[in-house]
Parts: sequence; C-alpha cells; structure tokens
Amino acid sequence: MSAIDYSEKIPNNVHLGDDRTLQRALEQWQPNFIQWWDEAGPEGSSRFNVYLRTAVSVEPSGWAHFDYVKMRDYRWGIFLNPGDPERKIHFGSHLGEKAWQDVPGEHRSNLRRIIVTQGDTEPASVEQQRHLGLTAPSLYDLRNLFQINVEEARHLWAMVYLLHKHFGRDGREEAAALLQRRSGDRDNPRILGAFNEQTPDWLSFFMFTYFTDRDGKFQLAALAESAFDPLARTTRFMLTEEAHHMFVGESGVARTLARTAQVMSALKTDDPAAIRAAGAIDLPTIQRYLNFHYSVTIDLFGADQSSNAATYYNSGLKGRYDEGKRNDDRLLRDQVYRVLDIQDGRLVDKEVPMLNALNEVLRDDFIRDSIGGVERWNKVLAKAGIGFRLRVPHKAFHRNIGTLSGIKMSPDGEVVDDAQWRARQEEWLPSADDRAFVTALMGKVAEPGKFAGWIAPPTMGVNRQPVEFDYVRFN
Ligand code: BYC
Repeated sequence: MSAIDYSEKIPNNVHLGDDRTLQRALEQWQPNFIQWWDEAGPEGSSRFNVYLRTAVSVEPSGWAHFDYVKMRDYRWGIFLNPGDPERKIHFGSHLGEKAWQDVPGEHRSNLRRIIVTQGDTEPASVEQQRHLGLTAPSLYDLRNLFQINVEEARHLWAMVYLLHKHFGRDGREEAAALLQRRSGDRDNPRILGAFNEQTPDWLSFFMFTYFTDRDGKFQLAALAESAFDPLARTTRFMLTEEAHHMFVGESGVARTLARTAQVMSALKTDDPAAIRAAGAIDLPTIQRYLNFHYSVTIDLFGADQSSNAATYYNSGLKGRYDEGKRNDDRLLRDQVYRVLDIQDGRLVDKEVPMLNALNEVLRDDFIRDSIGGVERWNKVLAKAGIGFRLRVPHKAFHRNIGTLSGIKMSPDGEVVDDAQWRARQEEWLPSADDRAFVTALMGKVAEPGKFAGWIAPPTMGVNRQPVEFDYVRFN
C-alpha cells in the first residue's frame, strides 16, 4: 500500500489502475489542473529546474526524495497514509463503531462541504503567492516558495481524489469548481476570507506561512481524527508537509528580525525612518504585519458558537486537535466552555455548551501554539540586546467572523469607537505606506549564496546542502 507508483500517469499508492472509472475521471481533471497551474501558479517558473523534495513513500522514514525537478513536471499524485482495518471511531455519537470506508448517506453533504472548504484553500494559497518568485530574496528562499507551491497543489489533488472517488457527479462538479474560483476574484472568490487577501511581498508570505499554514495544521489534525477513514488518512499525510511550510514562515520572520536588529545595533537607533533608510524593515511595521495575519487567520476557525461545529463533532466528521490524547468522555454533551461575549459594548466571559464552542476550542489551541513561535522571535531580539517585543494582538482585534466581529478593539484589548478605530488603524495594521515601503524593498536576488539586504541568511541549507547551493537553475 505505501510504495508510490510513479510509472502511472497519476502517481499513487491507492491502486488507481484497478479502478478504471476513477482513473478516467481524474485523467480528465488533470489537463484542467495543468491549465490552472499555468494560469495561476508560480509565474514564469515552468522551465526552472528546482531542487525539490518529492514523496517516494508514505512511511514515516524516507518518504522524501530530493532532486532537481522541472516545476511543470512535478509528479503530483494521490498518497494516503497506510490504513488500519480495525480502526474505530473515537469520539461523538458513533464512538466505538468501526471507521467508515465509504460516506454514509446522512453525512454526505456535510462531508462534501468540509472537503470542498479544505480543498479550496490549497489552490487559493498558490494563487496568492503567484508573483512572489519575481522578488525572492535568495535562491534558497525561492526554492522554499516553490516547494510550498507544489505541495499545496498536491493537497488539492488529495481533496479532489476524495471528491471523485466518494461523491459521484456532485464530487466531480465540486472538483471542477475548485479550479474555477480564484483568490480575490470579485465574482468567483475563494471560500474563506484569509484566502482572498493578497500575499504581495515576502514579509506577508512569511507571516502567512507562519500563521495561516498553522490554521492548516490544526484543521488537518482535526480532520485526521475523522470517522471517514479515507479523509483521516489523506489529511494525516498532508500534515507531514505542513511542518515545512510553518518552518519557512517562522525562520523567515526570525531572519528578517535578525537583520533589522543588526541594522539597529549598527546605527544605534530604533527610529523607523533611519532603519528603513538603511534597507531593513522596522519592528513596528513587522508588528503591524503580524497583527494583520494573526487576526485574519483566527477568523478561519469560524464562528465561536457554531451548530455546524457541534454537528461535525457529534457525527464523527471532524474531531478536536489531538483528540486521541484527550481524557474526557469524547461526547462532550454535558460540558461547557468559556467564550467571550459582548454586553453593553464590553467583553464578558460566558459559559456555553462545549459542543457548540468547538471552533473556539480549536482556535484557542491554535493561539497557544502560535504564541510559542512569537516568543522564539523575541529571543532573536533579546539576544541582540533590543528591548522591543512582538506580541499577538487581543483575540477580539480586527475580527470579521463570529461574536467578536461586533466590537472594535485595539491590539491591547481596549474597546474603541468607530472614530478612534479609523484614527488609529494605521498604528495597528499595515498602512498603504508600510506596504509600499516593503514592496519597494523586495528585489530578486538570484546569485547562489547571496541574500537581499533586508533578511539574514539561514543558518543551514536544505537537505544538508550548503546555503550557497544553486537551489534553482533558471535554464
Ligand atoms: N471566511 O458556523 P460557522 C489550510 C462561513 S487552512 C469566510 O462558524 P463552520 C491552508 C462558514 O463557511 C485550513 N466565511 O462555520 C493553509 C459558514 O458559511 P455558510 C482549511 C467563513 O462551518 C495555508 C458561515 O460562515 N481547512 O489548509 O462552523 C495554505 C457560518 O460559520 C469563515 C478548513 O477550514 C471565514 N474565515 O466553520 C494552504 C477545514 N469562517 O455555509 C492551505 C474545513 C466561517 O453559512 N472547514 N465562514 O454560507 C471547516 O471545518 C469549517 O468550514 C470552518 C467554518 C471551520 C472553516
């Protein structure tokens, strides 16, 4: 089961050749995928030879093979983690029953909706990152961008496989629509808010891969608990790739901070104008980018009270993060959870049934995990003797989904009125001026071992190659 067959047109470890109908359906979808990749994927990259990692087996050891690959010839395919025929459902009203190999009729539309929502984010992120290759700060960074792009595209394949195999004609229509929506398109946008925002520069890209790919980690982990076994096994495998994406974000921001700290120490100043004039990104601007990406990402967890979330859990479609390690009854019927509510224009704590608050439970798990990396970023500043500290903003800052979208709040948690919000927004979120400055700073560096002036080199290369390795050959 686990070896991947690369001799087939669509590499897979699911014996695709034994299911002619499915194979034909996927082979019809494939040219449309390639057309989408050419139109919306990394701009101008089709002839580049890139030092990429490709999955060779889904076993935990040795699934990744590194070599130069032409971007357009990347072997996208269908890889599922090995199955356990005895696997049992371990939460919700079907607790203890055998996991499902097929979609039960009564859960069909909810499962399709979850898979479509997940699938929609993958091409969306590739579209958002389409132009970044033109301004990569080094070959090392360019290669990491492309690695992420091909893997997100493979995650799209993973969801399309589930739609084609398990949802008949509806599934095929949804799979086609995944290639038709476009990030930010006014008439046919991507489903979730954050995936319609722009990722116009590399600071945005690093914040996106740190925060938004981490939403991916938590959502995929919750889906990896699913009673629908094919979904659980596909998402489990996707998670192995997500770790690298978050590493790119965390180390990218850390390297940006290291360079800024170097400039601040050399010039003995914390004046943003002086730091900008020296070609580095000042810390208040980095904080504003953090505020933006953090707030749009926590919106991705959905409303704080959601009957959908209760249904998904109760029916076994979507678990909690690390469901297997929780030691409650995994039914959650009598349990409560504290959420924030708004009363008379102020935030108050409120207890609600846990089942309805599962989006909030996952968001809180995400918040704890996110803060860990922000503290590691602060160590870069502390080590350089700089007093400034980055912070994640208050949970109610700049929210558009759920109860908290009903209040305006500063990053520090101070309630503000509309006029104050308008007056101070530019202190808290990237202004047009910030974005113009960051964009102007970006310029492509394509010589092996050289890095743009606003970012420090990494401490290590990819797959034990030196930092000055030629990770991308432009031909
Ligand atoms: N923007 O009851 P609610 C990743 C909609 S990232 C716009 O709270 P529910 C990746 C919602 O659809 C992981 N709309 O919804 C990362 C619903 O609409 P309808 C992606 C939003 O269902 C980086 C309505 O509001 N995976 O993999 O409880 C790069 C009511 O809301 C938003 C998943 O998300 C929003 N932010 O929760 C590449 C997992 N939030 O139907 C990839 C699958 C909510 O009433 N998705 N709405 O018109 C889910 O589990 C759920 O759909 C959600 C929403 C948690 C997202």
